[in-house]
Amino acid sequence: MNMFQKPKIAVIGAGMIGGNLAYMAAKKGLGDIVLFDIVEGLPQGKALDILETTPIEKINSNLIGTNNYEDIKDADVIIITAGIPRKPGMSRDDLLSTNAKIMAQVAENVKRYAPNSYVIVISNPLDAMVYLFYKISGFHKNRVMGMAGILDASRFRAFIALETGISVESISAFVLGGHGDSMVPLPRYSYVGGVPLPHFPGMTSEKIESIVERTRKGGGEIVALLKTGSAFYAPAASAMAMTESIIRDQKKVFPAAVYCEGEYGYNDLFIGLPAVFGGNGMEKIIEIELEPNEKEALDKSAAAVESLKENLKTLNFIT
Ligand code: A3D
Repeated sequence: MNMFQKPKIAVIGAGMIGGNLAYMAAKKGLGDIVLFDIVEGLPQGKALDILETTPIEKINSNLIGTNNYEDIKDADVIIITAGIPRKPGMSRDDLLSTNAKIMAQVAENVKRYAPNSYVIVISNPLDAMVYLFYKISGFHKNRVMGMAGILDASRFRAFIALETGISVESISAFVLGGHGDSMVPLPRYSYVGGVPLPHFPGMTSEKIESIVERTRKGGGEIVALLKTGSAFYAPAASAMAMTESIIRDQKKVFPAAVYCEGEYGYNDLFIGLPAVFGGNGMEKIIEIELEPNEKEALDKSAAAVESLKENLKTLNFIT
């Protein structure tokens, strides 16, 4: 990108999350947007529809929809949403073999056409899909990250706000671990108006436990309501916040699936940890003190992610 060019954002998969991502990126004026899908007409139709909002929204972004990978050439940020979503009764892990085939194809093309991009993976099962992308692409660990923790933390914040009646803006929350039912919401590091959640007036341990449980099952709650697919607005908003922090070098801290080389005692594993996102992508993992029960929960979550990694090996996607 030279100093007069807008950043180029490519969204792979023009479904529910992909379409919303393209619209959000355009509304924020983050750059020019390429929407890719294998279904003919779908990305072109959505891109054109969003383009037709730009005069009203006063946006100077260009948008194209395409079925041709060449159009993602030299993208600065790539967001991968390609894959099938859950239906009621399915776990995220049930998507592994179908979505791994799709991810393998996407990774080869991103490597070929946009070798210097920063890549945010959304497809499920998240921690395994981002690991597969990392292995196939060979990209440096700061260029590859998975969106999940920011969404789980946002759900946690929304539920705390519903319980306390306090503005979501005064609430921060912390969720670690894999993006599955073993994720680890941390009440001790979650705050309402600067007060740690367990010390907030009226916040009993029963209430905290029920908010934590609702957070863990937050994705499933929406799948059960929608019946035909999974959540898309909040996942798109979450990936957009990561994209903006990278493009505008904001250096925000989000929990996200990041590659571990010894951090928290994990190696060769993507798992949800707090990290800094800026102009150099995933710039730094932040290591915090965990209590023994918290570390134990994180280890359990890491073991669940490890077993998905093993499944990828058994299915011959990686060696
Ligand atoms: P959906 O609306 O079905 O969109 C997926 C799109 O991927 C469709 O338009 C497909 O045509 C397209 N696609 C399929 N195969 C390919 C391919 N080979 N190359 C390019 N595109 C392809 O799903 P969605 O947008 O609701 O969800 C997308 C993914 O995100 C799913 O795997 C979900 O499980 C996952 N998801 C993750 C989170 C996280 O927090 C990590 C949250 C919600 C959904």
